[in-house]
Amino acid sequence: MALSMQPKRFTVGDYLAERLAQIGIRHHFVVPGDYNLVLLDKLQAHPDLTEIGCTNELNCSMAAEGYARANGPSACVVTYSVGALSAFNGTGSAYSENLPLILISGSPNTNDLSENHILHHTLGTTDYTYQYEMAKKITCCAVSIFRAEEAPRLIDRALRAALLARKPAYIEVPSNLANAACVRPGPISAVVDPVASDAAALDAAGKCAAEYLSGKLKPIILVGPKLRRAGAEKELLELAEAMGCAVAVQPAAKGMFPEDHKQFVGIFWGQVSTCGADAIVHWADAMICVGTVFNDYSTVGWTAMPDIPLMTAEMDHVTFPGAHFSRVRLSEFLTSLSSQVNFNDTTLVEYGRLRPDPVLVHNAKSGDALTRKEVSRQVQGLLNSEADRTTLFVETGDSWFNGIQLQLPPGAQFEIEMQWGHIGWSLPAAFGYAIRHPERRIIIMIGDGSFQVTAQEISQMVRYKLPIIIVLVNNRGYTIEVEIHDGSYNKIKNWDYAMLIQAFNSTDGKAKGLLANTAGEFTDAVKVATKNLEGPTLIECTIDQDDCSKELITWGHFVAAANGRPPRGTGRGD
Ligand code: DPX
Ligand code: MG
Repeated sequence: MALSMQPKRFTVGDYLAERLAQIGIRHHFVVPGDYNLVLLDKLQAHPDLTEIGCTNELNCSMAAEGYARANGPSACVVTYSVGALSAFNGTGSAYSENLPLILISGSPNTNDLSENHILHHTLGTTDYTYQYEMAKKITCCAVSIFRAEEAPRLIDRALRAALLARKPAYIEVPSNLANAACVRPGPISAVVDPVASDAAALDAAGKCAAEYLSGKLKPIILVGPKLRRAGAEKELLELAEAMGCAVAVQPAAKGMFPEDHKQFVGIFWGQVSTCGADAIVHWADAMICVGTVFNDYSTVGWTAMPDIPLMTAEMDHVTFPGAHFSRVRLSEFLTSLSSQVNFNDTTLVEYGRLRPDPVLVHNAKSGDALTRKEVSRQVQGLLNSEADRTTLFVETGDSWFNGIQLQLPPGAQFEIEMQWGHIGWSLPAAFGYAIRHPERRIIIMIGDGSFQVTAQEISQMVRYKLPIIIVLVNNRGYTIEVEIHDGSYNKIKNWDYAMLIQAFNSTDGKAKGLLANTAGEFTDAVKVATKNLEGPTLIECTIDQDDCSKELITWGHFVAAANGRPPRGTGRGD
């Protein structure tokens, strides 16, 4: 646009709005408050941004976290302290799950600082730096704008850091600066263009990989959750096919390598692996780990940490036993490796011998009391029916184990929040994801305890007419905790979950709430859910409190043992 044609006044709020739109954000998630109202007006005025209101800031941050899974960058806009401190939780999730969520908070008027005023929504002291200081710990870049002139530089810095690191960033905008005059943004390439690999490091890492693999007879690939965040799924597939070896996947990376691919050998997490993946992982003598996360959960309380020397390719570096290469982009490294590796399908051939036979699935009779296995069997049918447009969200609890056991048909997507593990994440996260992908059929598997944490966000699914199917497994409490370490604290107040949906509908909603006590009732409810396209459908599935997966019990046993390790000496002689 010629300078003369541009509207006269451009503000800090406009600058931020323009940059958010330029990095690919189409929807921003908000809860209003008097510190951010002018800023919200500015964001609202941008033609490429649509405001999505949320019921509270925890849910708002989790909705933005889910939107980031679907879109890449996302934005959560909240008010000072009372809002932002709740939104820190979803921001922590985005940090641990490697998602570039931009947390934007309104803040006190810049004049109040020098005037030593005590302000509402704050700690009641005159220190107004605490929120920014806290945000620094849970983001890759936190900026607090104190002068309008600084806004372009600070906003660009925060956005670029988030996009490069795939981590959240924090931008604090004082209430009197959103409308302050500001220059217009320069080319967006300065913010979004990636840093290319260092040519020498890339070359050296490739040579080191050849050395690592030489003399190894049984290589295997292990895929981890950072693969998708690095945007390198296609390159990994090419490498796998060039090698022809077995490919195992970590639980948090389910779906990042196609499960119908002949080289897929299951989900590896020690004794609770699917399809016998643990046997072939332990048989291998070389392991290419791509975007992996070895934590106490994925290693089943440290019982399943691979014990051979590993080659580890991360988002921006590669590590070998005895060597490290920085500034090597994952996609570029995988592509260079594909052109060098030898075909060696030893692990895949052996897996053919080790592979467990398919389990005979028992169909319950229509009048049989509903069980966990029957819920899973029918959810598998639902997944298969329109796989290429289905995304399955699985919540912390036994839903993790049940979801991970399901077979992902071609095109089906899978979302899990295994590093942060916040119960209740799946409702707002699926809402955020659905805002970006309304064309997909979204299924949530969630337990009753998790549901009670964030249930309000269902009213947003009603408001935006999103046909999300919520399979709520009511086992009357925190069963995962019951099996790990029981106590009265694992009991919760039962709700009439199906009835709750009517309250969210009020007079205008089209959501449906259904109760399934038997296999046949669940079948009927699933049919209703697939036909209800004007809002969410919640199916409450009643099962026995101890009806849980054997994987949960085994995993819970070892994780509890790891949690309960006695303290080691402090090194001070005591
Ligand atoms: C807790 C967990 O009902 O699932 O299948 O019955 O276990 P299951 P529910 O949703 O219960 C979940 C419950 C209390 N974890 O068993 S996994 C601790 C926890 C957490 N996140 C937050 N608070 C506590 N993971 C926010
Ligand atoms: Mg439960």
